[in-house]
Amino acid sequence: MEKSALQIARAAYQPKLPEVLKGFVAIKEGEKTQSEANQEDIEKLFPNTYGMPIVNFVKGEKGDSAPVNVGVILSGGQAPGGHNVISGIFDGIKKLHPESRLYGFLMGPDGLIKHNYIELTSDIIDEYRNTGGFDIIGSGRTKLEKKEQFDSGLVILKELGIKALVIIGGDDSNTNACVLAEYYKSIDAGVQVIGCPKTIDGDLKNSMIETSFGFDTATKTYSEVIGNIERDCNSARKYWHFIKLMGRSASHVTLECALQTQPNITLIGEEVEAKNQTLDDIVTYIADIVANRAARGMNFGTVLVPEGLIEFIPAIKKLIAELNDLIASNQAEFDKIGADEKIAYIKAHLSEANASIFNSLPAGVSRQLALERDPHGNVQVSLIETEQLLAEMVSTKLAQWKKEGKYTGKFSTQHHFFGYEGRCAAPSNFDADYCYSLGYNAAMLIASGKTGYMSSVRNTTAPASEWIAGGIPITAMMNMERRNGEMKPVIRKALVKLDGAPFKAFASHRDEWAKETCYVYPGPIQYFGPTEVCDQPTKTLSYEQA
Ligand code: FBP
Repeated sequence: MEKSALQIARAAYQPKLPEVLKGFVAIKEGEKTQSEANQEDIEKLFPNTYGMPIVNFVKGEKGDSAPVNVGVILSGGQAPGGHNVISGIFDGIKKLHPESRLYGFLMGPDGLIKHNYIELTSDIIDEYRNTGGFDIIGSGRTKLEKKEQFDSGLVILKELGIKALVIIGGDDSNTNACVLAEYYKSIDAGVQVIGCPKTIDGDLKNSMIETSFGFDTATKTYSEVIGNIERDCNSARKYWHFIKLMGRSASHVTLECALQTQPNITLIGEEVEAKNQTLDDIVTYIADIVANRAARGMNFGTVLVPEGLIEFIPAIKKLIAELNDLIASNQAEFDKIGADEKIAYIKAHLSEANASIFNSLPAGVSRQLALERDPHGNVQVSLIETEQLLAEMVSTKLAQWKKEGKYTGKFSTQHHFFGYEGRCAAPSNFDADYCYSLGYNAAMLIASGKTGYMSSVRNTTAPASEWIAGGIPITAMMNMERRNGEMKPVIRKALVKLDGAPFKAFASHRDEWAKETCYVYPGPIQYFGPTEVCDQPTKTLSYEQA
């Protein structure tokens, strides 16, 4: 592979490890855990992996480790640092015993089910150290949930002598990792399952998982580009830029980018829901700020929109819930008919209130809500052009206000969607270090015989040497939620907390940012240079841990 000078220099970067993982480790078990909610239900569903203790690593003595064969899967959307998780696992198991082997299953969980894999040797690993992307083995969204899939996976795990499988994924994939761990334990399969917290969306976090990897790099990448747009905007002074940002179920990405770049308007889905806002309320809020700035001679600005906004609007949320149940309970019939027939069927069967919301939406949006679901049942919000929809609706409102003499400005718009641009960026130092540590730590959890645990590296706003390493039982993060018409055990998603420090910091400044032009231009991620430039965690993490 041809490499740039930066890539060559970056390949030599040695990620920082927590001090405790540098030598030999011993394990310290804490209190037994309980699930987030619905304890009885979760305990019944996970009799073999429920209630296990939180574990931390402490300095230990050199022991006699046998070689261990480990499998790894990358699951779901790409996130910067995935390659470093894999290199961390590789180095960790080689440290335990030089004859240990690592196998990568190709293109996500499908690789395990269909027995597609490669052995990850040191030559391959060295090619990918500190690089972005998941291309070392590819990723996929196949939902690993059926006994036949688990049994098929076990055949190849046994054939390769694999004792442990690491699943690198978001909340859905780690939920599946937990179900798999429980199943393998229940049949005494002799295969441990360990999860690693990945997603740029930042919504897989709790008191023990401080952040999901990739969030740091992705938000820094988006903030660089948002800053560039803001500078263009402030130079030409003729456009309103509507920028949609990834993050389908939570608005952490948008909030973090707002804290980094101080745009004029930022919408936070969780606030829209809490305030029970309608689409028209949101449009009026934006139009008011546009009109106020115009009255002061500023016909320009930037608006940040979280990709999942539409799902947070309470009326639309109710509509989606009914749609999900309707589709799930008629799946067989649905699979046989075309898109137009599906829409007609939906219109005929929705409750009156939801039918009227459905019919009021622009055709493109209602179509997306009705038809497309990913394998985990999620609406594919990345395909809904919310930024364009809002810009058009604001324009219509301003035209009306113009007729009424309430507004005299000019409103020209540009639209952007930043998501894929940041998901495979070369990991920041934070993500390079955090991911390598998560992987190395996963190897230590494997050596300690753990299963059904998520690799946990904490105290992450301190220098890496002071990070705490250990494991959290995945069942401790679970609750019961309605999915596709049924109650299911799932990891609870972390949404933006409106009483949390990051949101409060944003809320205390947003009126000033709306009125004046207070843009910050963060510039590109720096890999080499002073630590205050290169090693800073996100503002979200800094506020949360302050
Ligand atoms: P994960 O939750 O799997 O990490 O993926 C998140 C995400 O990046 C969302 O922000 C986005 O809506 C979605 O993936 C896009 O999915 P796809 O890559 O399948 O288009």
